[in-house]
Amino acid sequence: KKGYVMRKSCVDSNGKKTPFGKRGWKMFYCTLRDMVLYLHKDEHGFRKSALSDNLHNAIRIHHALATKAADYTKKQHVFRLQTADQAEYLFQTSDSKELQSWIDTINFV
Ligand code: I3P
Repeated sequence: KKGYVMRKSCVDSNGKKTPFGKRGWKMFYCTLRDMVLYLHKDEHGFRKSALSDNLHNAIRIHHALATKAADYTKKQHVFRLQTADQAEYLFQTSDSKELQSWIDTINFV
């Protein structure tokens, strides 16, 4: 699966709250393959990126859980991703169909 999403970091992979200044929403071109969610600046970045770039913005989704972020009311079509290494992110998708599709893809790969 691939597509543009907005992402906000809430908790870093050390389990600590993402510091102020790094908690903003940012757009990424997101691709999911081999249990890894790759976040690229855009589609061009997706095609051109070197392995090192990929690793930098990669989220391992093995033992991760995606759920609708019903408690987050500032934006629509948002899901929460909790990873095995205790990181937590919010992702905003374009509509309810995309929201469910990302959640199912992440949880059932
Ligand atoms: C954050 C940014 C986010 C905001 C977050 C801010 O500032 O304004 O949009 O989250 O609030 O800390 P920065 O870009 O300087 O990190 P919301 O959009 O959800 O309000 P937060 O600290 O309450 O998460």
